[in-house]
Amino acid sequence: MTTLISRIRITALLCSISFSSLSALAGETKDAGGGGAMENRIEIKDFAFNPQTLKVKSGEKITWVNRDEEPHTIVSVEKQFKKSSALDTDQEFTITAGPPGTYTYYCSVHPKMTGTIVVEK
Ligand SMILES: [Cu+2]
Repeated sequence: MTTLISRIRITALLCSISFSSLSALAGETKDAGGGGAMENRIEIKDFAFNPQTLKVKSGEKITWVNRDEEPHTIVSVEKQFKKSSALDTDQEFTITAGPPGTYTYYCSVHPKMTGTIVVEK
């Protein structure tokens, strides 16, 4: 009986530990989003833009970061923003979202890589 009770106690203790570390993580995420200008990040990995479609508000910044070993570029199909140079591994490219609309873009090195930004008011 004592072993059962101590087991329950240990389980409860473990639960409270993992719960508090979870809420600590949630707190961090909240802090990162709440401070100053919103940052919208798109990761380039395994020849894909992630997220594939990103919703932002006009005037917000969008940053791409290349996590591949291959160089990639970001080129607006309708020239809605300046095109990037070829990004090396871990290199970033930032634009500021212009007027509302749908911005499609691709990688000029690998034209099958495409992504979309939906800019809202
Ligand atoms: Cu590419």
